Amino acid sequence: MMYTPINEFIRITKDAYLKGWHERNGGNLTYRLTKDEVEEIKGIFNAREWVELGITVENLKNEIFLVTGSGKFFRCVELSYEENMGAIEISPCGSKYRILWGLTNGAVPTSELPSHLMNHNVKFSVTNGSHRVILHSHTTNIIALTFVLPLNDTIFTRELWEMATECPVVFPNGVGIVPWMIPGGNEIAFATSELMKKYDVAIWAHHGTFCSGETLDLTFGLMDTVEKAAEILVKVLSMGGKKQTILSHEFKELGDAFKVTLNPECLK
Ligand code: 2HA
Ligand code: ZN
Repeated sequence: MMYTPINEFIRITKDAYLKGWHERNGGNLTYRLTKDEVEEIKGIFNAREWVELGITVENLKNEIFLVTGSGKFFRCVELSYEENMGAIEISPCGSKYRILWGLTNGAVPTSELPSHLMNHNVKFSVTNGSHRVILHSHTTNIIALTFVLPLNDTIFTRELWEMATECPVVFPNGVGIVPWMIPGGNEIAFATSELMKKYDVAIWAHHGTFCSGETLDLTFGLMDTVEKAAEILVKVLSMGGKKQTILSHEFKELGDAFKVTLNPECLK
């Protein structure tokens, strides 16, 4: 038997794989279940032992997440979901987790669990709990751009905004950049979560992208929009660069027309 939030989670892993963002075990996805969803699926839970997180996530105490597994392939989630994903619960003290369902045959949550949980922890406070999803993808064109654009939030944002008129409406605060760091640990998790105070998109230089959002579809859509802008920019640069573009005053008019406040640092 399959359950609705689990079905949705599986659908996103499949779509993201088909986008070409999840070679081998690349990328990871976590979703914080609503209270109603927990009620809906708790019949399948079977709690295992508590495990130390190595960090404390104050805002996530007792929260339950669907997560992809460490070393697991997005390609395989749909084919054998109980082996490749699972549900985990954060302890009442916020410093441990336990597996409630899935992650069979000794599997454990994603290697990027510190980054995911620290991002969720920050987003919980800055969005009053409305953000529930963190998606990390190995977005080909964004990664390519981290080799040629300055690793600067404002410059990266402006270049991406210019590539499609709706970009500033979809990510009005812009994107943040984490310089190259070793993945999987607490240091990169902290750097990413600092950016998540301001942005919904954090790019890891020469590695990939983190997106935060309210729903699985919105978060996937944000990743898709950012990566598409990056693809256009790669094409434009390959054709010899911009000959004309959208100007700052035009972005201001767009912000007014769509009633969104665009990050003023990127409008200079
Ligand atoms: O292999 O994407 O960042 C999973 C990852 C690590
Ligand atoms: Zn990665």
